[in-house]
Amino acid sequence: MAPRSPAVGNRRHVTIIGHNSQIVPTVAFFVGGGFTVQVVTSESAVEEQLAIYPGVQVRLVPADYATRPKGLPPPPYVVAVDRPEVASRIRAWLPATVGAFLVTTQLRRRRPEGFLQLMPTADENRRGLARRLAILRRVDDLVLRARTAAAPLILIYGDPDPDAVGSALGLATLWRAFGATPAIRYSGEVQRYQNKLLLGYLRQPIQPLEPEELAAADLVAVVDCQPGFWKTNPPRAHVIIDHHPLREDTVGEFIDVREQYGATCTIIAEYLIESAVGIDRKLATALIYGIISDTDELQRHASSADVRAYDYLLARADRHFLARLAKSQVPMAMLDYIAWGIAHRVVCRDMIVVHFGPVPTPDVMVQAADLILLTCGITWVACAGVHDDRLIVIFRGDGHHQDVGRRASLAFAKLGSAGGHRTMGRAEIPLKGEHVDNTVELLVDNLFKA
Ligand SMILES: [Mn+2]
Repeated sequence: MAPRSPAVGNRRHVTIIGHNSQIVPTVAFFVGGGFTVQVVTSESAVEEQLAIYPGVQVRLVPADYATRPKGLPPPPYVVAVDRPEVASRIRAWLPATVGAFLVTTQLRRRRPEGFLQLMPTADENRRGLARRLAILRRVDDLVLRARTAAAPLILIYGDPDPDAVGSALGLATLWRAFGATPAIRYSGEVQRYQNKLLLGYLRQPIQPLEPEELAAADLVAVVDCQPGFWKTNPPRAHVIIDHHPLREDTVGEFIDVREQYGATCTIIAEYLIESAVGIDRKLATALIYGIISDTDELQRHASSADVRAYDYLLARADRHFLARLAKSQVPMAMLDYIAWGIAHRVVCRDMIVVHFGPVPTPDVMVQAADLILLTCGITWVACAGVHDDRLIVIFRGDGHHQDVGRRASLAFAKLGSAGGHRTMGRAEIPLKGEHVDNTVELLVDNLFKA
């Protein structure tokens, strides 16, 4: 057991050992935070320097800290000496399991072992600050552009997905904070149920683009996409903020494309956080939902920036609405298909196979496979169906027992397109009207031969 002084009780306490130039600022730091401080030092000059701090007890020990003093005050310990051999000697006084921090004045390549770092180093602080200043430079540039624009337009490519909606609303919030009045428009239509739910919740004028609006805009920003995504008539965008791979044909006045980021919402959240523009509950919810849906809850392609933004946004977001979004996965019309699939499952060891026959959409197999993979003892699932004169097989696996993308490829690559990742695979086999009646054999033969 570490020694415990009854005088200290439950109050916050720290013991500082040493005499280097960091000892006075370190004592001041702790006294300022309401800590009780005891100092153990070999230099009587330290005692004089600390006389101005009320309540700091100083104990003198023999030079060079050669022997462990009796009745050492309780942990935690902060050691303030510069010579590594002296630091190691003091460390040997202290129980191996208690926290001991080292504060030194010199930047040494070799740090004595067994010490924790008390503060971020100046180098770490500088790196963090440089990152923040780089973000602020981008924000300044963006704000300047919007201030002089009469009709700014924020454009989403195709169907507005959560990352695009969150990014667009975040950029609009930044611009609005500086007096601009941007419109948010999308070029496709709202399809998925969750996206309808999100737009209904946000109650923002996020609408389909009218052709004349693009012509009238004097500042066009595209978010979560690049102009080259448009198959015809790409918009001439001044601002491009995205996390898809940078296209060769992407040109603009302001381009912030960060491939290593899992979501565009992370880029926008950084702008808002660093510029101190408030993120209200609905915006925090939209931004975090963009990160959640693009990174599959930080499990896919999430960078440390995404994790930082997620951490910042989580406490500010509407957790109940996020839970509702997460639960609203299965369209009502899908239930009968899923019920049929479960009733007609074929179980083969740790695998379930379902062949649906003709289906209205391959989404039937996706939804069924995701659900059936939740079965105890089942590590992979293959759901097949015929759609658009093709046999489509959707694979889902836990990624632990096997690589279903490889399974898909082994079984079907020679017949059509097939592949995927460890946990998700897909095969599409053109039927050309020929095999329609024997797709069950086609499925079983190739699946179990491989
Ligand atoms: Mn995205």
